[in-house]
Amino acid sequence: MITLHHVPGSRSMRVLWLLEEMGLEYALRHWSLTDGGLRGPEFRALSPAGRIPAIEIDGRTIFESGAIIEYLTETRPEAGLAPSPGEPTRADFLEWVHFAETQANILQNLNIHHIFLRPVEARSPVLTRLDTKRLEVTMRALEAHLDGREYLIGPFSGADCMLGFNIDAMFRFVRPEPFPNISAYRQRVQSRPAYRRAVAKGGGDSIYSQDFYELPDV
Ligand SMILES: N[C@@H](CCC(=O)N[C@@H](CS)C(=O)NCC(=O)O)C(=O)O
Repeated sequence: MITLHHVPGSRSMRVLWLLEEMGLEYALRHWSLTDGGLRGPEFRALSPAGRIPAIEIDGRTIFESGAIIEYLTETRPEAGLAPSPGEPTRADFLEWVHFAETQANILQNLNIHHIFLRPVEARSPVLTRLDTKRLEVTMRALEAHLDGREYLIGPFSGADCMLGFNIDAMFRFVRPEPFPNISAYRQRVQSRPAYRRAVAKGGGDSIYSQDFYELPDV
């Protein structure tokens, strides 16, 4: 049995969504980002940096969402959710899997700046603006890449689970109007039955209490 260690609305959503796309059976074990459990020895044995997700599969544990996506698609090629090593689009797949994590790290910084850091006076308007600009750079690149494309590398793949997860968070910090291709892609990926099942089983967002977070005055 596969066990996914999960927090609703966190990067484990990428893996949950892919498990649904692949039609695999799995169990979910829920954790919290805020109760200290991820820092304890039980979770650290699964994920040494104390980060979600981790997965127990095939007699071992794997941490890092990108590594899990690559492992699942490589070991279950019959699902057809990634080009195999050596195929021409393999490098495209890897680029977008890892691009998604570059972008997620900026989103994580923005979550810290806008939501998690206490006391509020410790937050830096300058860093918040800088990270918002860095997010916009990744969004402009994605917008251009999606022009004329339905999914990131042609057919739907595990790279779309990696990046599709980021989109709701992007639009909490950057307005959607200049990004029609990303908005249309969001509709496409979020209307997939597997995505809807993943949200229904794993829970939706557990981080945001506002639709949009305005930039602070500098
Ligand atoms: N590169 C890692 C990042 C994992 C990560 O930072 N996960 C967040 C949840 S989305 C987390 O566990 N945060 C807890 C913390 O930073 O203490 C991955 O893709 O799995």
